[in-house]
Amino acid sequence: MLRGNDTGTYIRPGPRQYPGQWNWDAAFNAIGLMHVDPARARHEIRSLLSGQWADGMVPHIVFHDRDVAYYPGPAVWGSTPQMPEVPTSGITQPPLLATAVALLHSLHPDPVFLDEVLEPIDRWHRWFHRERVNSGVAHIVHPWESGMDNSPRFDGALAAVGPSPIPVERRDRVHVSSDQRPTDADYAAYLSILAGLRADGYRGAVARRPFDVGDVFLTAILCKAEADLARLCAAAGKPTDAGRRSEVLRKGLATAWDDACGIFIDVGGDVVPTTGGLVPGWGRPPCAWADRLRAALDDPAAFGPGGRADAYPPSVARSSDRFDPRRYWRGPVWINTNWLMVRALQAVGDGGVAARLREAMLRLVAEEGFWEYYDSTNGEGLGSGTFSWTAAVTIDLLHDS
Ligand code: 9WN
Repeated sequence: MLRGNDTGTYIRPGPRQYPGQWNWDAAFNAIGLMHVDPARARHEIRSLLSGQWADGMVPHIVFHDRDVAYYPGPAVWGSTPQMPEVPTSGITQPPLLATAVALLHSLHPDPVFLDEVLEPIDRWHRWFHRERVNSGVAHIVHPWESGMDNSPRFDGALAAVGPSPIPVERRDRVHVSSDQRPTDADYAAYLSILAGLRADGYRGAVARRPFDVGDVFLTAILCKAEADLARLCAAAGKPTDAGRRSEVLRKGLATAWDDACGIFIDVGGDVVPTTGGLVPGWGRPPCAWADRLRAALDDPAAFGPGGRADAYPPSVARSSDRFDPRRYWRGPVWINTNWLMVRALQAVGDGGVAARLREAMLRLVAEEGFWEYYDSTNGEGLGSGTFSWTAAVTIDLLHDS
């Protein structure tokens, strides 16, 4: 499947729905490819880094094919002096790349490759700390940066965004039914935010940001990535401040932990129980996170199986009034975030729950196929079929011993 979605330069997330290289998709794809074709995994990482901006940001989409059937494409994003030659979007996405490089390097050490990629990744992480980290929490300026576009965590912040000066085209509904995608109101807000950011060359003053949420999910991924980067740099004999930066984020996450809710709470977001608030143990904060996650994964009213046994955890708690089992990041099961949970639980030594979740994921994929996401009541595959990160994560789980 990954070979089927491979253009030679990059792997499409889905063959028709997503005709570009997405940032965290590339990292997941590399994690799958490392088991079967490490050279291709390295190539995927290099391709993504070819989109790096002069200030260090690695964008959320690299449009290697300029003429893409995707909206908003390169013409809508526009260009700034910071952009490289290849067109890109103007925002970023969860920085899973250093973790992918660390996993790849542990299986297939390649000092020459490390030498090539550590410095650009370090520059990207430093960009986060310069532009986005405030009191130990990384802020996002567009919901697409979270990777969880229409998560109810962002409802309040999105509702405050003004009308879009850019026309709202819904090419995303050509191949996928509208009840599985964000609403028109969501899209109008996405484009309105894009227009505001573009008007400021994507680097406006904090006070002018049309949308600004301190995202605990992205913070946790960055926190873990910084720790991985620090280890890689130490092994390669390269200086970095990544260990200290990871510690800053770990402390930020510890303050974001809400013991009453049992989740991490965003800064300026809505307090809704979602996988975005559950995953951040990945950043290893000092709190009761692992116990609460185990309990939530067992509770059918929260994130446990609430219908078909292998279709869990939903992206939003079943008991939430925002839960919708089919609509994008508002309730379906996502295999990539499940993978993050499995790996985070394994890191704190929890084989039992992680093993059960892993089994459920593999069963769901075996029975339904490689979908972008799944209905969390009956397991039906939704969104784009033949989805790359679902295949990549499956390869990685199958190699678990
Ligand atoms: C907007 C590619 C991407 C993922 C995101 C997912 C979705 C794009 C879209 O697809 O977002 O970036 O058009 O809906 O939300 O996590 O990286 O798979």
